[in-house]
Amino acid sequence: MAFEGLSERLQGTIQKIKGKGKVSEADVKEMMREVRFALIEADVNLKVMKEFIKKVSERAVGEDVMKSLTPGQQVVKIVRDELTELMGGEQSKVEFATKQPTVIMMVGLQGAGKTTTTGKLAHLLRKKHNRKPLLVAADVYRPAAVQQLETIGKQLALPVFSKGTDISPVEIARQAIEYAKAEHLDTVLIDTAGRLHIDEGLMQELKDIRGLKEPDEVFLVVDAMTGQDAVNVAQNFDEAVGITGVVLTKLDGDTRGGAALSIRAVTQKPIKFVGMGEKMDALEAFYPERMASRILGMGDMLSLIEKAQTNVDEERAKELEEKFRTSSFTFDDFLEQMSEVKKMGPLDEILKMIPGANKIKGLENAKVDEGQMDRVEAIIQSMTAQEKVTPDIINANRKKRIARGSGTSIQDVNRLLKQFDDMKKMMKQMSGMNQKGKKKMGMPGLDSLFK
Ligand SMILES: Nc1nc2c(ncn2[C@@H]2O[C@H](COP(=O)(O)OP(=O)(O)O)[C@@H](O)[C@H]2O)c(=O)[nH]1
Ligand SMILES: [Mg+2]
Repeated sequence: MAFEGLSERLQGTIQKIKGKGKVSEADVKEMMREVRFALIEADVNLKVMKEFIKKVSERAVGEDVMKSLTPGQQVVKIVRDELTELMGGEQSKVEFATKQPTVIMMVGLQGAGKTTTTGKLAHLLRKKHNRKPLLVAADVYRPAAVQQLETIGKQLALPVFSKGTDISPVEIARQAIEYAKAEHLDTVLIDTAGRLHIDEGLMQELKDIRGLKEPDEVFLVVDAMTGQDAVNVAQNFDEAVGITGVVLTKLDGDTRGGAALSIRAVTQKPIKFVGMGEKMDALEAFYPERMASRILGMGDMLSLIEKAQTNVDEERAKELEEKFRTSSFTFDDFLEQMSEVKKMGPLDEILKMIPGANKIKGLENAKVDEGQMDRVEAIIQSMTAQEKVTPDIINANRKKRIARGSGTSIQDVNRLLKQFDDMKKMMKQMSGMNQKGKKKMGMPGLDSLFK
């Protein structure tokens, strides 16, 4: 998993300072030394690293931090904020043209993942933005490349514009844009040729395609595993062709994370998407803040609740913890938790923020079915107050009534009851474990819930 090394190191470092009631300049210095090592090891660009350390240090020894009641936590927050800033601050969206079609060019070196990402992106834009994409095979140097895109198109049931390999990429792109207009396809994704290295001829070709109709986006696809090389490639492409954003691929692999942390700072171009696997749905929008939190392991259950209710109700959080422990957790609590979690965004994103969740067997590539969540909600809402507190009384007749009331089936009701029961058992076990000082895990029972 990407960032693992960096994540572990940084978490170790912040753990030390987090609980401190007093933070001295020496503490900050010591911490920064460790952060520096962590960043170097993650292959972060040297200049970027220095700049980052400087910013964090300056803010961390500031008066308001030192004087605050929780200086340790303040410092950790500064690290997270600066990490977020480093990766671009706000999430950056795809620019769609006001005049159809939107043209998106995919550029990059050979093997970076352009063709695959072209398909993934089209799939995502159709699903999340209701776009009607056209895939364009403009890599004419390898017949296999055209075929590869055609296969992807077939797999996704998306139209592919290809003209073989005998005409120029510029001409293909020109015809494709005309075709899209005629067919009312609103998003043209052009898969271009890569080379092993940056070369003049290729850059000229890309510039020519660019010249046809100013593309709304030129996405550079880079392999995150290449680390600092990715940063160089990005700089070169930006100078030669001009890029509007970056897609970092293979972040699911064993990358150290340096590229993700440096590319924005060096090129000033935002990371827009990240590739998390070979499958067509393995492309995600890039959220700097979520990534920073994930790297710092700030995703435990309580901080998730915190995030949902900006004014943390500590009493309530404690109460819930107590309920976990004594197994007096009811369906009402369950519903409350679920709606808190739902407020925070797409569930599969959240799931990934929970440390340990990716280590639970079967959850590595978990996809959360939001429809399933709605069904669960409906079922609970169809229970009586008594049933929510003591689900044991739910007999066959009651199940029938609940299923009818929630528009689900008796099997659905049974499944939820069983999951709830399993979850309670697991919570009890785990709170026992935590008390004995064993390794802390993610949110209990998640795996059974979301499957
Ligand atoms: N694990 C992983 N593999 C990827 C990802 N993106 C692309 N690949 C793989 O990288 C290889 C090269 O991809 P391709 O799209 O053909 O690269 P292109 O030469 O730039 O068009 C293929 O085997 C892809 O399946 C990713 O996000 N994760
Ligand atoms: Mg290709």
